[in-house]
Amino acid sequence: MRTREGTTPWPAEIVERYRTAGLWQGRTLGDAFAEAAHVHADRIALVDDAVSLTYAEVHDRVEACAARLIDRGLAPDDRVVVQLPNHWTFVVLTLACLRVGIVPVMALPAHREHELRHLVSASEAVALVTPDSLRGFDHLALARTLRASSPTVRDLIVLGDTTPQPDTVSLTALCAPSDEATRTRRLPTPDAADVAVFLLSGGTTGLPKLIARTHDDYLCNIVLTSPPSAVDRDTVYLVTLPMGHNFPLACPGILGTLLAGGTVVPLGSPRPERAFAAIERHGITHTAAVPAVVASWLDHAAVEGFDALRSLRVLQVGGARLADELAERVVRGFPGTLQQVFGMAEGLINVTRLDDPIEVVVGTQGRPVSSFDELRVVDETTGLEVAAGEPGVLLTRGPYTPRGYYDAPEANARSFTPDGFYITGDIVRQRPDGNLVVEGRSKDMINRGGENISAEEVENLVYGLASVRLAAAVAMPHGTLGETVCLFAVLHDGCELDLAAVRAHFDTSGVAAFKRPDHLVTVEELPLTKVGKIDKKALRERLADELTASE
Ligand code: J2J
Repeated sequence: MRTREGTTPWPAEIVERYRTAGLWQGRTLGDAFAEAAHVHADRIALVDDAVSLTYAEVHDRVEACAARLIDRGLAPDDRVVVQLPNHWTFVVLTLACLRVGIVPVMALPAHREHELRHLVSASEAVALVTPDSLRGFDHLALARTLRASSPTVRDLIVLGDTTPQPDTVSLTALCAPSDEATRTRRLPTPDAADVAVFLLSGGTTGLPKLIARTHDDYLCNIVLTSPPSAVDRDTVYLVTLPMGHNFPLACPGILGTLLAGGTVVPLGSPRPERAFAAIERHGITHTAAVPAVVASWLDHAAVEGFDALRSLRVLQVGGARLADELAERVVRGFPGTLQQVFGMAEGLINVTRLDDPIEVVVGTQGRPVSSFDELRVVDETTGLEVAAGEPGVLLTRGPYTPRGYYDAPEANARSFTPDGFYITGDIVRQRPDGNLVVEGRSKDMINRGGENISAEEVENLVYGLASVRLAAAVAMPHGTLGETVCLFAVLHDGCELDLAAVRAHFDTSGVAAFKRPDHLVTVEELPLTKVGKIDKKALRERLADELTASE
């Protein structure tokens, strides 16, 4: 299937409006990067411990990598599942794909067989890009297993120092400087309306859904998010969040920095010792973090001081609600300005502005980056708009918010209104000044330190345990992570179960480790709603009561 066929197009008259307004430029991300590379040729684009590459050098490697991919038989519109740690090759490979219209599917390093198998089949990927091993996990062995059982996967592209294998392609070799063969290769160019990249949804009902972002809409996303963060040619952007996530990738993140002429610094871990050292060493001006990471940086700074961070101008925080108290500590201690970011891979990005009053920066999650973003706050049950300032479910559509998930009619019927609004599932309140305050979620999700976990997916996995009769996963409040996964389980007569066994079962099921329950409560029965569904609200209240009682 042509990738575009699985997408829900914006209506023609709306496309016209976005084009006329200059929001959709009819330019590909590859062209936009080539232009930046031309303008900023001698400036440093990409630095880590191993490399320091100018724009001209990155551009050369991108063109060469694109040529090598085409030479290997990959074609425009082919999908490639990319699962890489934060490393310079991610940038070169991604730009090479964008250059020729090969579509990267942005998997996360934490994904395991369960998720990757789904991504490969949902995208009909022809190649997998993985490290050979990472943090003790043999990614290459898993990639081989996936290829053996997939009708579409041909190539395994591997990042690693081990000697080349006969059945794999070396990512570092693909990303090497140009040579005679690559320089003479003519490269195809995609259309700006084509799908540029697949992002992943947090997933409310089970596995992540694919979000097709076009060149037009993703460039619009980048162009709109860059000025509010003051990203320019002097920006030095540190990436500690997984590079394939929308936040560090394009809000404005890696791509925003590279279109502005700044420098991107990938780092493999957000641990405070490493992040602080990198910030000091590279003179980092911008970075993005989730609240749990910010909390660990604050704790570290309480001992070490904030001195190492003196180059920091903008600290973006998002992915989960930043508690007011943490926000205040950031504002008090961190050099530079805090920017709250309430965004989603599905599109809409809200940010506080750098010159907002402290009260807005600390107490809100910001406002949309475009006046073309349409927002509605509706009552959860009636679907009607609530009175101004009242909390309700946020619905949105706009120039960088696609009208549906990829090839997923059932999910689309649930998650989009007939007139094309994405139903975010976030409960928000919009203040008279336009800023949003995120108050909770109507979707059955657990946000564990910025990782969105579907309660239903956890429950389905738990049902794989023979001892479990009924299961319900709910969010349990947690000081630094915001929420953790609490599992309520009713067992079959005479059976026993402990948390270690549940977690071991998750490990052997091959799911990402962050989805493992943190707590297990075995109960005789679960409370039910009037229609006979498990009453999660009652379970959450019970957890809240127990937490209060234990304080
Ligand atoms: C509360 N909840 C938030 C916030 C996201 C920038 C920033 C984040 C993401 C992201 C992103 C929140 N306060 N500040 O893509 O470009 C929760 C909401 C939202 C969901 C989206 C970006 N910021 N959230 O987190 O697609 O529930 O994107 O709907 O991973 O995270 O998750 P995701």
